[in-house]
Amino acid sequence: MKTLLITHTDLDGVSPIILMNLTKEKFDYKTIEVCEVRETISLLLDNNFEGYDKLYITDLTIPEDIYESLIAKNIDVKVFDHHETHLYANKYPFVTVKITLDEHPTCATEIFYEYLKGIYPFLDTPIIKDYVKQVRELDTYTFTSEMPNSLDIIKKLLGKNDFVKSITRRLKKDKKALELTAFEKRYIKLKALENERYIIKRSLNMKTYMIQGYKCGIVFAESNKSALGNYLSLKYPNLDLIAIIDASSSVSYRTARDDVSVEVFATKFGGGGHQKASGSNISDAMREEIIKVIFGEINRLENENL
Ligand SMILES: [Mn+2]
Repeated sequence: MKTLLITHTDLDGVSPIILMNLTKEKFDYKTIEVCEVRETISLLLDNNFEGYDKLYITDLTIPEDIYESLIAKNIDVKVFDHHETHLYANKYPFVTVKITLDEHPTCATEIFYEYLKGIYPFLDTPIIKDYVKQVRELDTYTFTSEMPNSLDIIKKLLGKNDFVKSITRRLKKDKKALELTAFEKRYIKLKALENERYIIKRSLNMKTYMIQGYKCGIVFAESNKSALGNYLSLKYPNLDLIAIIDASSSVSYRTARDDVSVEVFATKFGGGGHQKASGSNISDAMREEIIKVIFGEINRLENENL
């Protein structure tokens, strides 16, 4: 039996890896971006699933035609997600997409945890339960403490693989909640100050535009995108939404308003996500347009000229 977990790169994406580690089940994992779902699964299908006979997919939305090819291949696959644009997939018996759980907004890690506890009741410990709650708070912007953001900072500090190892080790302990080291606490304090400076600096460059009937605040940023979007949408409640452009990867959309859906807005630009937090892709072709705007006429060099 060979199991593969395909999941997203953020905290809600890597935490299913940690949960799988705790089950002691043997598995491999791949973390991918939302825009890589089609390519990754198509490649697996072409290569007969690289010998895997069980597949878990978490925190990622899968297009309908990819589902059809998965079904045709008859592989044991289970999908757990919480994105609104993915709700349609609940028609498949092996898919669980939920937006809320026990009357709170939920996340992929929590839905996967509920599933795994059914198979491995020993995962029902106070410390694991607490960790899942922190991940959910970060992923759904429903904070009750500093811990969710602290975990995200530590994840960036350690990098994905070391973070997974470190948290797995800590969650095996018989404690009520996850504990941070003295070094981590100090690092988080300094990092929080640095992030605050970054957010203020970026927000000073916000420009406002009317786009498709929406009053938009536009900023450019490469990090702290959620925090920046949150900060600006609370500061300017008359704006419908904030778009954060990260030219090297994607556009993030945030709103603090209940009467606006950035998911609807993002869909107009080929993206998707949630009502208050969404995103859309920036393609290589769009990046080339940016280069043209800056440099005028350009000629693409093929690789053999390098
Ligand atoms: Mn998520």
